[in-house]
Amino acid sequence: MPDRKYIIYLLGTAGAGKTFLTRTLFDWFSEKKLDVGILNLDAGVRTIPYAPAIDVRDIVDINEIVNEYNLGPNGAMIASMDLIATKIHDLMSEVEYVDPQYLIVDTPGQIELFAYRSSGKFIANMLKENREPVSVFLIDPSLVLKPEGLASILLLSLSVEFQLELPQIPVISKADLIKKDHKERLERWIEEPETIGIEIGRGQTISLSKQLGLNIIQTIEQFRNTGELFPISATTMHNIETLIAAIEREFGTRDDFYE
Ligand SMILES: Nc1nc2c(ncn2[C@@H]2O[C@H](COP(=O)(O)OP(=O)(O)O)[C@@H](O)[C@H]2O)c(=O)[nH]1
Ligand SMILES: [Mg+2]
Repeated sequence: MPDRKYIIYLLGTAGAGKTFLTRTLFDWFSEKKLDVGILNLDAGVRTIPYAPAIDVRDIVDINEIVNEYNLGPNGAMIASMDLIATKIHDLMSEVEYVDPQYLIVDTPGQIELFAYRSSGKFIANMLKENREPVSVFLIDPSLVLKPEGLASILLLSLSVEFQLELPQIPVISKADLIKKDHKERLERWIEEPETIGIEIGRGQTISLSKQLGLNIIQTIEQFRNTGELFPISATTMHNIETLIAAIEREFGTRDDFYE
């Protein structure tokens, strides 16, 4: 179906690997001779390892915002998203002009923009007009060294899915950095999520934390099949094909990719 258009949002905390994965996915689509373009939504980024078809840095100048409103980097980022929201029609015209079949959106790491603030939701909603959307939520492996960390970040990924109302594929990024013994632990948590709750409570004299941990995991399990969580690496290309297959499943485009 040549008329269908798609949008892939890459989301996650700062440093999770969104920008590198954007490039990796772009290269993959390009190699398959698919019509792909990148929208950089991160006004605060200095250098990026790809050539974006559309770049919000052409629309908002973060340094100007810092100087004009006397803000720090985080505040400036929030203000810049508000400003982008007011200029959404300019951005949408640019998207319409470039009009790639697959649009990959690299986003800023201030995840609160997408978990809590209305600007992130508004921008993501407007951009997906006439496009089938999917999001990839990157989980930084350094944040999941402990079971509490994994439970918290899974809750965050649910918050983002809940707030943005976008189908979401959660992945653990930079998998090449995960040490072997931790990898085995992580795999056990993913395959048997009840072990996350049990480990959270281990060694606690007061059982509140354990009870909270178990309840959090139960909630997560209702909405997330943690067994589907998988590690990827943009550096070694580990499981990039698996991620593409998950995206294809969401879009129902397997035949387009492999004909
Ligand atoms: N080892 C390793 N490093 C990665 C990978 N992906 C990104 N990085 C590094 O992690 C840092 C942050 O990556 P970046 O894509 O800019 O993260 P972003 O803030 O989410 O956009 C950079 O120094 C990258 O070189 C990966 O798959 N493996
Ligand atoms: Mg980035």
